[in-house]
Amino acid sequence: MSLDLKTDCATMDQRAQDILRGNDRGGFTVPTNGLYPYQFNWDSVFAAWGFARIDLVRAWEEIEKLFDGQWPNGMVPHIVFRQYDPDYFPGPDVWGCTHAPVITSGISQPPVAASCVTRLYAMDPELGQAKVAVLMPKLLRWHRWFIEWRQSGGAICVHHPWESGRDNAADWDGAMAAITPGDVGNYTRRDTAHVNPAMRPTDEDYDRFLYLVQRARRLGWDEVRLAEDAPFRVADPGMTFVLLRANRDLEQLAGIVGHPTEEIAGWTRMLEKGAAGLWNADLGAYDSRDVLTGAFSNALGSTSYLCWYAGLTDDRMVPALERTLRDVRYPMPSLDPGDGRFDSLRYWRGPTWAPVNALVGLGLQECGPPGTGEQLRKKTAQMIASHGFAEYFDPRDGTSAGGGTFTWTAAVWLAWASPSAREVA
Ligand code: 9WN
Repeated sequence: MSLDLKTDCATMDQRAQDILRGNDRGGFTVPTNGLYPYQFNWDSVFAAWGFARIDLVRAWEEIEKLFDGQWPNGMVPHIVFRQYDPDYFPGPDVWGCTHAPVITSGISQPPVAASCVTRLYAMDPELGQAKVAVLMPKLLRWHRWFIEWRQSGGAICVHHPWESGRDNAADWDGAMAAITPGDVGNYTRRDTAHVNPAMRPTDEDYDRFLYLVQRARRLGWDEVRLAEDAPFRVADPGMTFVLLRANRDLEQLAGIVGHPTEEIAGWTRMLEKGAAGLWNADLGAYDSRDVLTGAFSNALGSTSYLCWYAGLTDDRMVPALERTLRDVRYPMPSLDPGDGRFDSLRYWRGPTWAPVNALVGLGLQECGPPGTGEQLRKKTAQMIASHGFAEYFDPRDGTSAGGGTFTWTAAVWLAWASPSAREVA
């Protein structure tokens, strides 16, 4: 099915708006009803970007509410719970985090906020000036937290697979296999009550996910103690590229509110160096690296292509990019289909995710090989138009997977993929 620009686009735009409004819980959105009943960090930022197409004030509110969860040490958590909902496991009772005025999880997520704030500001500088003035110190503290607690050799590490936003990616296989979770007690997963278990991480993954949360809780979520004998510490190209880009944008925001830029510029140089260290020559791509063993993951995933988004025009990634855009019907697969671990429907082990496509696409549109960003945008638009606003998609045929009426897919449609999007370069 191909998209009829005149009729289908307006219908799709309307459906996307309805999804954002439907997932609105009063100033913040949930990723989808049921499966994820809380505010999630990077989901919310994508929601803000989508809301900006229809209601800029509401877009700012989404970001402001996310920062309700910021910890005294600067960390902005991956979930803001606010209240208990039995539909999601692990809930606030498992995390045991009361570090902010609202109850949260204890780890972070890809820091896309500063980049979104830059976009919101550009849409209405008069409205944005006061918003940026309030958010600037908060963003700065969050970025500083990454540099202080999640940085190794200039690259950004995750201390839990959930922190990367790519829960069961092949990137973590080696580090996860090295963990012996022991007895994590009895627990009931809720995700598999909502979604086909074949599309979700395995029970072995969940034992380890939980083990890492329980260990951190035992250590009082104290980063100093957590860093000693950390069982899981993997340098992630996704996190590194996203923070590098966010940092460049933060520097711009600092200029807007007259904040000194030296510290931020120093982080940028550090992150550039860290990104360079994630080049895996054998794989011919940026790759994650287990900091504890020094081993690369040998996993070519969609976030490897975020180098352009990070402002690095790296020709070495071009052959993989061209091959993927040519051979995969709905790129960018979260794991290369040529990898033996590729599983077209299992979450981050193959499926295509609209939010990652948007970031990769923006980078390509800005400084990638001519035409590639627009090619990815069109393929993403076709995928969503043909298969709906799903959580993620089979890259081979677009089969929709995971949760439905998904906030970030609707937001990406409105802000970037839709032929009507103002963002299109
Ligand atoms: C755990 C909400 C989140 C996304 C993540 C995605 C998934 C959570 C889960 O859902 O993770 O953080 O329970 O599966 O991997 O990127 O933010 O959509």
